[in-house]
Amino acid sequence: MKTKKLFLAPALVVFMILTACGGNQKKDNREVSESSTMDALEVMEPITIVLEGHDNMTYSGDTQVSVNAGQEITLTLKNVGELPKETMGHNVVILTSGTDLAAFGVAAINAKQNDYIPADLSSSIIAHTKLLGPGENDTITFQLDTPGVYDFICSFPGHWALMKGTITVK
Ligand SMILES: [Cu+2]
Repeated sequence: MKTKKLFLAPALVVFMILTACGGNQKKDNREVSESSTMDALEVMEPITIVLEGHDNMTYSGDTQVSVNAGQEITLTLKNVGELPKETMGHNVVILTSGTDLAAFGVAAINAKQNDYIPADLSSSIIAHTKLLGPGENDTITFQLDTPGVYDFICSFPGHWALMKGTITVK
């Protein structure tokens, strides 16, 4: 009997420890999920997109970007060309998901007085930089709240066919 008693006592202690650990486990899980939320907030730090516009009608830099929904996006365009703004100006126009690029590009041609930003298609425009001449740069800040693929283009006449990229929102 003495042996049995000694055996049972540690077993009871182990049971109590397991029960206590079970309680702590629940608390730990909650703490883990709270810290995961904090990690997610850290991931949501602003993202920076830098593009350069060239005299050969191209962008270089971050033309294919992935961001998180709601993440603050800071986009800088630098016109690194030398040709005059009147013949080789560049901008960046962020368009709503699914915008018909060709239709937008054609409409932009008729918006010269507004730096090729067609006012009648403003509902398709999320954000845009200024139209830049050689050596100029502009920075804009915006966010995309809905997952999807967003095209951006240079709306200077004819440039959209070559000067374009995408922001994919996860
Ligand atoms: Cu351009």
